[in-house]
Amino acid sequence: MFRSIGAVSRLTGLSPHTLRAWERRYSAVAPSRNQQGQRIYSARDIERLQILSSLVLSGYAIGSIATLSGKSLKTLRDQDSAIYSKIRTLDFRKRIMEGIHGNRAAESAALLHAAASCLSTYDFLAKIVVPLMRDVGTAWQKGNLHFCQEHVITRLITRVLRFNCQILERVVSGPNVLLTTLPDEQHVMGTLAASYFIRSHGVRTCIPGESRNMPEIAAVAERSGCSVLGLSIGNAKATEFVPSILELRALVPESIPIWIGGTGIVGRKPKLPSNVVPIHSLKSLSRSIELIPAVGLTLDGGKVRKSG
Ligand code: B12
Repeated sequence: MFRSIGAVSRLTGLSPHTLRAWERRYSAVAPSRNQQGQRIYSARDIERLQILSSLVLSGYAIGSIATLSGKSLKTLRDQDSAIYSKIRTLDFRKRIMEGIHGNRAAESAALLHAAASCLSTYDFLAKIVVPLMRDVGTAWQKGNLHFCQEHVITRLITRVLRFNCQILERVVSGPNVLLTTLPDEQHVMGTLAASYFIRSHGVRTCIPGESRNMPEIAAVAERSGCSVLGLSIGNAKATEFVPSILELRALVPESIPIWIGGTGIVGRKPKLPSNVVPIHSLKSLSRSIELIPAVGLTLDGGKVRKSG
């Protein structure tokens, strides 16, 4: 999948001007050109630019790292993020929660936006949003957080996730992942988080409104022409969601795989048919995105092969 300079700018946070300057002055990347002579960036170029961008944000001079090999850049990034990302993410989380406890919602909102823009999508979700909401649940259970404060942080995170999903709307293309919940599920933040993460990989997503029953979800999936149906499961005792998934599986066309994710499946290993895929982490979601036909790879009798 190749991307234009505008798309790469939005994916990396680097302006088109910076992208051109880093190429011209420092040979940071060498994108190919399309028939019109415009730059087109490969997935490897984009990954390289994302690493360079995060290292520059951490204080490295671009001139000193621009021509390092991909392997050296990754080693540097891993060393860097092990030290700095931990400090940054812990500090953000602590300060966001302090804002909530102190009823300073505007301060927490600003910190959330800052975290979303200066951290990678993975770090923002895996190191800020998910643990923050887990802390919120624990604090609420212990009586250390008023339910109004829980509503405030839920609303703020929902808003930031929607905002970031919208920003990515213009750069996503190709296959579409439809994300929804089973009927009566109130935990919808997982669908938004998954949507943001999938879009950050350049893949389209859509979140239809609430569905009242399985035939309705199946009909929406079929009408939307989606490549994958993703279900977020938040509230579940053990594996009690399995019968609903099986009911839905029988209604949704075989060609559409069903992914299931969310707090409700964490640590659970339900027995499911092979075209229902439990996704336990954002890292495995990344791998699953690559397996969507037309994104990159496809599953052939259990073996991974190049699609198309
Ligand atoms: C906020 C919250 C609520 C809010 C939801 C608001 C909203 N707009 O979403 C409200 C107040 C409505 C709520 C209600 C309830 N809640 Co509640 N809630 C939470 C809380 C604190 C945070 C959940 C959350 O939003 N996390 C943030 C999101 C982003 O994380 P996530 O869902 O894990 O998603 C991530 C991944 O899993 C992945 N992902 C998510 N979905 C998908 C889908 C796909 C396809 C893929 C690939 C990936 C993926 O992407 C995300 C990024 O990594 C949790 C505490 C906790 N420990 O999680 C309890 C929790 C989920 N709630 C719980 C319960 C029991 C309830 C209630 C039954 C309480 C009650 N007695 O009324 C009701 C359920 C109502 C209903 N019918 O659904 C339990 C569930 C226990 C269980 N495993 O079954 C929890 C775990 C609290 C606890 N420890 O008891 N809740």
